[in-house]
Amino acid sequence: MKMSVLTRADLDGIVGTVLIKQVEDIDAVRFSEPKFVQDGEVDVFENDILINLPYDTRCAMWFDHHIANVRPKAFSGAFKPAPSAARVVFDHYLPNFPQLNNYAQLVAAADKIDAAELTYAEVMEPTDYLLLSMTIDGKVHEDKSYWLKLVELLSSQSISDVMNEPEVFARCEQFKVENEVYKVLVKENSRVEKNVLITDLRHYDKVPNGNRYFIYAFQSATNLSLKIVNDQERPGMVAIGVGYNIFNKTANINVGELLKKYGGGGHRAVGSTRVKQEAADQVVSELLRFLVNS
Ligand SMILES: [Mn+2]
Repeated sequence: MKMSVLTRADLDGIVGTVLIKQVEDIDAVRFSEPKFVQDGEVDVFENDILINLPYDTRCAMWFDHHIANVRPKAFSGAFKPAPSAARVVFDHYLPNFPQLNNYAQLVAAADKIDAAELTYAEVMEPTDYLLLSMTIDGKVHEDKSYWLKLVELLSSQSISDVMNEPEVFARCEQFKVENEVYKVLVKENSRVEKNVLITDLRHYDKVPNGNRYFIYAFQSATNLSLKIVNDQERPGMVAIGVGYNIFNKTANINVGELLKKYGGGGHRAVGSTRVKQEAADQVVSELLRFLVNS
């Protein structure tokens, strides 16, 4: 049977797709944000392989690494708390498909970026895989052909060739321009409450794409961040993201489990949820009470 991939449009989902295409007969790739799968709003078919997304009982196989995601007792595929879902796919198939070792460097990049194991210098001046990852914005559905192109490029070309491919190059340049706007916007709309950096961008209908790690570089006294933006995919909803400061990982809470209580999920160090606009203030203040002094 021809299989189909349903994944998240981020570097991890794209690398996972590169890998699965080497080992399974894939004839289509679709993308979704995790919350939509979690809420059962996405069609899932019996030949679907879900990667880097919550489990859905209708799927054929599931590969994931988000600890807050509900795991069924039995399923086909693999789950473990690895740095990336791509790593979960890689480790699952490698014993039978040693040729996957050609992608060892690509999977290492997915690990590093998905787990935000980044240095100050890398965040200030992103290059190669990190810069590429920043051109992938899962909220922009019109970019589907670009994401599919990245799957093809990363399957067959070195990272330096990928970065020089005309569309990739142009998108990196465009990202740098947008990022300058984003940096100003984030600085202007952020405040610190004890150990928590709060960025509230609800005044803006559309927020430019930007380097979400940038602000941590200037806020090393905070160990957690709380970001609030309008949900561009679902009008009337607000997206709330919580994360450890990647340069100050002294917090000791499970963010994914915390956000699960508000209909979201994620990892120990980073997670998100989406709530109704009118409920957002209440959720934010409840979260803040928990995050302050964590
Ligand atoms: Mn991931």
